[in-house]
Amino acid sequence: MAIEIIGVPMDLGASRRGTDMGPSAIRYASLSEVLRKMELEVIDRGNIDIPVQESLKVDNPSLRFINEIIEGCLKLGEFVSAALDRGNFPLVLGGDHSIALGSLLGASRKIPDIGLIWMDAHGDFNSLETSETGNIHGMSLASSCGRGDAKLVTIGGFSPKVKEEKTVIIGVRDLDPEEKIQLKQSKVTVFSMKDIDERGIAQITREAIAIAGSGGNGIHLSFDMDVVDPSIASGVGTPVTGGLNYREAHLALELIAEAKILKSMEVVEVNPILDGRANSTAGVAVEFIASALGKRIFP
Ligand code: 6HN
Ligand code: MN
Ligand code: MN
Ligand code: MN
Repeated sequence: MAIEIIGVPMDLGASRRGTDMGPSAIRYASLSEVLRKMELEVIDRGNIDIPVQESLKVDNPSLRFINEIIEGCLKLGEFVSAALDRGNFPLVLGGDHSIALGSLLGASRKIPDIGLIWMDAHGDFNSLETSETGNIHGMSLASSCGRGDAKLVTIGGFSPKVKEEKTVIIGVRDLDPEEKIQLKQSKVTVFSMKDIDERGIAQITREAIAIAGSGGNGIHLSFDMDVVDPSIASGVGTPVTGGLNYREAHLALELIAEAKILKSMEVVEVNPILDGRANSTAGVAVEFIASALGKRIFP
């Protein structure tokens, strides 16, 4: 099994420009070298072709750039499915979180009943009706669960991509008012920062693994870099204070690796132009990827 790196220079789903540079920033932070040192085989498939924002005009302010995002996610879905067909592990580098629509399309088409762990400061559970921004990166989880705009929901010709019963959010601390109501009415399991403060990240992660991993088909991990505290990862478009600390994030990923249930992964929302320290957020992202893929401190 090889790790197949797939870059998605997508910033059409977010307000602040710069996540289109995420894949370059993560590669520049020595991703392949770090994984090869772990004796993993690495194949870099390059980047998916995504249009430059300045070359487009917004034709639907409540679903900004929906057609271009769908087109990019259909392409991404093909790359993810092809990697799984080859028996490989798709590692998707974002890009804003709208690309989860493509990763989950590609993964769930090949792995029916796949579970999902979504690590994020946000719920990304908005729909056209509840969104205050029209940004599709705030809608990608709801759409993947079958809620919201029909074009987003049925991308790839089927819905849902994941069952709410097998979907777990970890680290959330910023929900829009209507989004909160939608999430509460859903069957998604939500572990907020309060739950983590109260019960500890190890216990929460174990419960998440049990829920998302039930049935034994494996899980997709969607890791939004803003789940960690901005003091560790300042280079993200929508930072929220009070996030996971450095070791909490690593421990969650180490436990997921130990469970041996991971089938595919994406790391999203790295925005190097907002980084407080030169490319340090991408550097931390590479360390997190290594933990998720089995790097151990000891033995
Ligand atoms: N993300 N709730 C806000 C919105 O625009 O819907 C923020 C979404 C953030 C999305 O970080 O992937
Ligand atoms: Mn997100
Ligand atoms: Mn987020
Ligand atoms: Mn918000």
